[in-house]
Amino acid sequence: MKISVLTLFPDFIKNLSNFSMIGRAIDEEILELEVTDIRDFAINKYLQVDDYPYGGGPGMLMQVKPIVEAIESCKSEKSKVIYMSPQGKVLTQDKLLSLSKEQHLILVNGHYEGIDQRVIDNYIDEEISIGDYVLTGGEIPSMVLIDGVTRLLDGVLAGEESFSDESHFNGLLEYPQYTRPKEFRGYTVPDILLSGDHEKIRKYRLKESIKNTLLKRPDLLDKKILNKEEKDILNDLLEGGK
Ligand code: 4HQ
Repeated sequence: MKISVLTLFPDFIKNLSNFSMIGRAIDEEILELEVTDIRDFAINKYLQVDDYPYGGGPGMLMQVKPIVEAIESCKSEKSKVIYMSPQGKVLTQDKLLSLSKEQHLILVNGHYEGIDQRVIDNYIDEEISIGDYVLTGGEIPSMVLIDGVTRLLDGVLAGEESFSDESHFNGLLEYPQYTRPKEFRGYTVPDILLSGDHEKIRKYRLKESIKNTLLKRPDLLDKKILNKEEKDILNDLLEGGK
């Protein structure tokens, strides 16, 4: 997959290629990351890319021409052009999965108070938000999207890790996990995990997963379609409060 990022802060984005799994995905040519400096398409020799909003109001807006020309410099028929913005649909794991199947994403990063609406109306396929809060620019949201998409690309995760995405724990919060030592300052690991009984461990983890979801994110249970085993566990928890 190719991802092009259009930004006024190219060095900030380029740093991603030194980062863990993303770096490896780039080295292994699973991911191609292209970074375009919107300022290369500035309107004058002062490298201006912003201007005052028509009608007045606070702050500056990014101008239409530099962004549109930056989009055109990297766009093909296969590109999907995304604007990172609090006005978009909030990013979810399902959305990351469908984005991970695209050939080419172009991520437009706004700064200042935002961008000229004519860019959004005529050159953007989709607006995506990473959550209901306001940041200073689209760079960090783009990084969030790139990170989440990269771990879903074929060959990036080891088999077992990627399996857990599609397993029955999907749509639920994770179960608690432990590693050595067995005891730390008197804090111990649940016995069952040391029992070696794989079926018991699977059941225990599923129950913890459902318990966690019920306590911390009950809204996720409304969306999740539960199988019989999961329904029984949920009913037990609701009745017994165990
Ligand atoms: N911004 N999810 C303002 C965000 C944001 C978000 C990006 C701030 C665009 C101009 N982007 N600029 N939340 O807060 O994606």
